[in-house]
Amino acid sequence: MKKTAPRETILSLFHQTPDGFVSGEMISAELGISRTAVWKHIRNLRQSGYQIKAVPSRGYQLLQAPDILMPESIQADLGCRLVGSRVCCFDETDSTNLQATRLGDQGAADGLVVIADRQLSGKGRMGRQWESPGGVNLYASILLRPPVLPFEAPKLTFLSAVAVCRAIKGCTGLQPTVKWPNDVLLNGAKIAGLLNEMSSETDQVHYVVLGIGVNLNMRSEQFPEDLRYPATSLAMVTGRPVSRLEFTRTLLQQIDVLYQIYLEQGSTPILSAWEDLCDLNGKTVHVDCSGSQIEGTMIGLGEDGALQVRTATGKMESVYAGDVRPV
Ligand code: BT5
Repeated sequence: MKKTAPRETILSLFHQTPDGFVSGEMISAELGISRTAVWKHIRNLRQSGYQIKAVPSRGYQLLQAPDILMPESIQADLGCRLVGSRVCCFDETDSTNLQATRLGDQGAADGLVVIADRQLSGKGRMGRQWESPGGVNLYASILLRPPVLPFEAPKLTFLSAVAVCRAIKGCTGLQPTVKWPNDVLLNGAKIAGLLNEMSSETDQVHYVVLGIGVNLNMRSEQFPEDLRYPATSLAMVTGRPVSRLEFTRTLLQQIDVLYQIYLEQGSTPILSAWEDLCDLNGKTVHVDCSGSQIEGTMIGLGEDGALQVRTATGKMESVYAGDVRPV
């Protein structure tokens, strides 16, 4: 059984008590440590930014937690059926997708979520880099084991995109749009990027990793100047900070709901929810397919998730990989 760190145990006790009070006795009994040791743990939590009040004869009360992403605060009353069954949080990692892949290879269960405060080698598509400064954004990877054939799995990127849009709407009231294949835009600028990776054999998916990067509190000076597409963050648009914890929990709940729909009804409702969020349908787009260029009217998604573009000659092109821009 996984041994829980004292700090995690104390925080989960705070989350479990209805009135928010936890007595020193309760903590010392739970952890099998002295009252002095309990006091030291409380002091360390305060130093990490937790506001904890001590009330004589009642105990400790957690008034406010810093916006740090930790498994207990993410999982408390999350209400998901599958997503977040296990949550691993890192202060720093190479890439949450790489971490999730390592854990997937070791047999990690369906629904695992890997989160990092900062990524040292955040990955975009085709070897590109994802800017991942610490303390401001969400970098998450969700490991799923869908019972589908490998050609079906890439469509789960659309599920991530719809979930991110719903989480943004839920937390801010703002309505984002999606851009094929893996972008979420707010006011036309990229606010989130998605990287879906999988481990499979010819006729079996071992697991899929849904990599999701959302710019929450990133400041304009933290973006490099040479981005391929204009970028933004929720805080830049709203002018106020966004709770990473609240956003993360909302996103995981949305993914859980959409994944149940996907398992029960297949990808059609997911693709159609994605199309509803795409404001380029019917508009002229330019697609760069690693070298070859296509220009035409965007018609929507094929059943297989390919982008359908009607060119000036009336020919319908199905695009499976590339970068789309409005013309
Ligand atoms: C993506 O690639 O948009 C996929 C990004 C996925 C990131 C998540 S974070 C959690 C998980 N773990 C990982 O290691 N990755 C996933 P692509 O469409 O190739 O876009 C990459 C391009 O977006 C870069 O070449 C930059 O031009 C631009 N870019 C980089 N960082 C950005 C950021 N934070 N916000 C907006 N644009 C960015």
